[in-house]
Amino acid sequence: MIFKGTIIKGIGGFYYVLVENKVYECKARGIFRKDDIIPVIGDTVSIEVPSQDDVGNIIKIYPRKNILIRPTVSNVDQAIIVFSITQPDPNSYLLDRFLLLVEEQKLPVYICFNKIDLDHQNQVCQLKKIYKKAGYDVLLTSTSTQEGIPLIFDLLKDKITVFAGPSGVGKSSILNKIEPSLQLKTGGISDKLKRGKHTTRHVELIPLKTGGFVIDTPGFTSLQLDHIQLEDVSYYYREFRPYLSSCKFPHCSHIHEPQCGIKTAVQQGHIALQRYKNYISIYTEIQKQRRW
Ligand SMILES: Nc1nc2c(ncn2[C@@H]2O[C@H](COP(=O)(O)OP(=O)(O)OP(=O)(O)O)[C@@H](O)[C@H]2O)c(=O)[nH]1
Ligand SMILES: [Mg+2]
Ligand SMILES: [Zn+2]
Repeated sequence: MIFKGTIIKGIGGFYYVLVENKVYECKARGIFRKDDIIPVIGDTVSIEVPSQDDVGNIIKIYPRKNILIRPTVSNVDQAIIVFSITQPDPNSYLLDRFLLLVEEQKLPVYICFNKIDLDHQNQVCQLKKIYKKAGYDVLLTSTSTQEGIPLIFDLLKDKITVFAGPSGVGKSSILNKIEPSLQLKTGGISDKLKRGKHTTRHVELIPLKTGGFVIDTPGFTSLQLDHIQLEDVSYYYREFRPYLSSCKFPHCSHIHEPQCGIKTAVQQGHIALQRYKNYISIYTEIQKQRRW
């Protein structure tokens, strides 16, 4: 029998393919190797299964809508980047780097600030302002008070959504609120470092009862940007785009050049200074890597 399904998990050379409500353990015979494609989580595939069996073979991989690296997953519809208001504190530099990668992948994205129950000084207000102004949808959540959780629930329906963000910000906790039967492992954060301890370790597509899948990724502490082209950085900064044509010099880095549309927009308050400062750091970092 031949079925069409989705690869939800891969362990030790086996791929687990979900077809309706049943999971088949599959191998990918040598056939793909000559074409240099390796099945990845998220792929839509055809599998061949001997009757009455729950093991099979992947015989076809359907064209991918996209493919993400780290984690390697295909056909992702959207990303939710989670940071917490405290424990660990939000790191705007890391957030901006992540946004750059998401823009490069042309992935729709939401920024979620979690643990707002701990936000006694209302710090989230400033963050929300910066990122809304930059053109992003900002969600505020708390798994303690449930605030914002129903909104995320609605966003996930029938989509493949990747949850990403540093360790300990509450990605798994949010998913457990959305679907308590998931019972994803969540971790305390280490008191000494006020940092997460990497509770989630492997990557899989988790089917939701409402339709759609979520990918709960392990937290990251840094992100590689070495494949990003220097010229593209300013374009991946969404809010820079309307001002790029106002620069006098065609290959303006928006750092040293006079008559720069971006610098003017920063001075006039159209672009947040914090975003611009992080831009300079990211640009300089990629420039340095390139020299080597
Ligand atoms: N006060 C408060 N604590 C929260 C909230 N959400 C999660 N936490 C706590 O934060 C800690 C880390 O949560 P996790 O869900 O394991 O974090 P994670 O992002 O999945 O971390 P990794 O799997 O390591 O990447 C746990 O102790 C949670 O109970 C929240 O909204 N408010
Ligand atoms: Mg987790
Ligand atoms: Zn410029």
